[in-house]
Amino acid sequence: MTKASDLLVSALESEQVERIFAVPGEENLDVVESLRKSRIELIVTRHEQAAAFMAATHGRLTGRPGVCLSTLGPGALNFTTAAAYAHLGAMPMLMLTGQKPIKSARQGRFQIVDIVGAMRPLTKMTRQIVSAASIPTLVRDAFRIAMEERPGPVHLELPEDIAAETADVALVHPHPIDWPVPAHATVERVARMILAAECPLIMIGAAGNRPRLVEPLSDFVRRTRLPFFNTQMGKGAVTGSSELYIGTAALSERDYIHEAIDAADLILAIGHDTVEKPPFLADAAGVRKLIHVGYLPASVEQVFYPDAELIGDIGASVTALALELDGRIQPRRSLGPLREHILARVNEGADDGRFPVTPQRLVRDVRRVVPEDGIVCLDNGMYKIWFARNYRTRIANTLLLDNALATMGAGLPSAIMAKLLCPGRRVLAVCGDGGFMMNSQELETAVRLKLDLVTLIIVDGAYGMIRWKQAVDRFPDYGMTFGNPDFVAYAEAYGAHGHAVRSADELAPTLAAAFEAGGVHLVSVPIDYSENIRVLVEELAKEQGPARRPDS
Ligand SMILES: Cc1ncc(C[n+]2csc(CCOP(=O)(O)OP(=O)(O)O)c2C)c(N)n1
Ligand SMILES: [Mg+2]
Repeated sequence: MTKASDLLVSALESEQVERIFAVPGEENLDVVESLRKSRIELIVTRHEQAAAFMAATHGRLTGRPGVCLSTLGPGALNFTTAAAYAHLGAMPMLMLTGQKPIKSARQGRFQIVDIVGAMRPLTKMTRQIVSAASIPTLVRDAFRIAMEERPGPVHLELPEDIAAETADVALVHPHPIDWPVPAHATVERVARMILAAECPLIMIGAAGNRPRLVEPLSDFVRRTRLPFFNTQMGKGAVTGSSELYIGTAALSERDYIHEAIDAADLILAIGHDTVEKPPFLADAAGVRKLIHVGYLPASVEQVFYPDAELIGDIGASVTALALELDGRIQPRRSLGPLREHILARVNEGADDGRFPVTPQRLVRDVRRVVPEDGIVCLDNGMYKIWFARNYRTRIANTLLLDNALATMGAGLPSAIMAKLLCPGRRVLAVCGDGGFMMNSQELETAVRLKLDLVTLIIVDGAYGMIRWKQAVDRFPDYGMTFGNPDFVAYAEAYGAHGHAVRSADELAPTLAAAFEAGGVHLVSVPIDYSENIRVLVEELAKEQGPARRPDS
């Protein structure tokens, strides 16, 4: 006979779980004791939301669910934002929560919230465990569902009395699963459409960024030599081929990249997920053909409706497509000259010596300090648009941003996870002064874990992105500013190192020195956000025509 909590932890071990991020409660103590005796490391965080952001990022970077644990009611509810982050971002994750005993109620309704119900719209599966004997199958099923396309979060609730029960039951072990592949006739039909196009263009979307797709997708781009752009979450999906990269669609229309999109007569959208803010708006006249390559059929949206679909394992699909296309693609119109023009315009301002620094300069300096395999994890704010547009990646999964839930607060937790997974690589969190303060308490976690981690805080004393939107929509400048702590003193209070950048030329050397020194560093830099209006509104409107509606 095995205790339920031991069964749960053995089942997690059998799923190769190495760490659990947690803020435990008394209802989790059986599980905590089982973890103590296991190979799994228990990492406590200072807020459940951060624990779940870390677990989600584990899923994002490895394709295998990260696991987080909380108590019932208040702790479990703190998971919900990160559950939505994983759900919209297609990141596999398992949330485990405790609950009061279900066979008796000696505390009445104290702390009891229907967490299984609360998790329903935020997960792919949410279940209460009602018997020890069901644990092996439930855990296996939870992992299968979390990893299956489209990946996402799952939730299991383990009540206190069930955790202490025993059962005589064997584990259910995982087995390898292959995704279905599209029929050859479909591959041929799509290949014919590409060959008939005068100016085909690849777009890589969020689902193109699954870790297992790095090889096949990079190979596809190399072999077809078709120019490509990406959505924000498709950024950095392929390794190499930077000479074919045309840009990132950070806005939905009227950015320089849209000149290439408008020039193309066919877009091969690989892994586009319409959860992202539209990378372009569908061509109402239907002149430009759109092909969707995806694990699942495209959801038809007002802004995205394909003419053909290649459904199944994206890796197998693009490999089969490359075989059909090999040596046969001769676009009649080249996007080469347009590419030069787009990249040159996007790069303007990178040398600006102004202080506070401009966003273009900031992105360039970060790129100089972060090596090709270094990982930059963005929180959510105005600078995300600048990083999406201007930051060049050459290795897959080296820029993590969230264009799905687009939540604030995930920057530092996701960077902590990236560093735990890639200890030999430089990891930088980039946060606004708003978003950073939403989970800044995790500095303590980073210090306790003895990570080498740098966080760059972009200081404008405001919820800058909303302030920008307010200005774009011609509302008066009102209500978006706040005061900040002394970030150097704040870092030092945590036992981390703090640096305040005082000139544009100091930024890159300060970041470089922080990486070289090791340990946890906070670098604050003031930013000149007047560029948001000057470039993203006025300059683009002048050159590209006014947007149908200003959009970020
Ligand atoms: C959790 C959450 N709350 C609110 C928002 C709305 N929001 C989007 S960006 C933003 C401002 C971010 O401010 P900051 O982190 O300082 O970055 P900045 O835009 O100033 O560079 C806000 C409030 C959000 N996306 N997520
Ligand atoms: Mg700000």
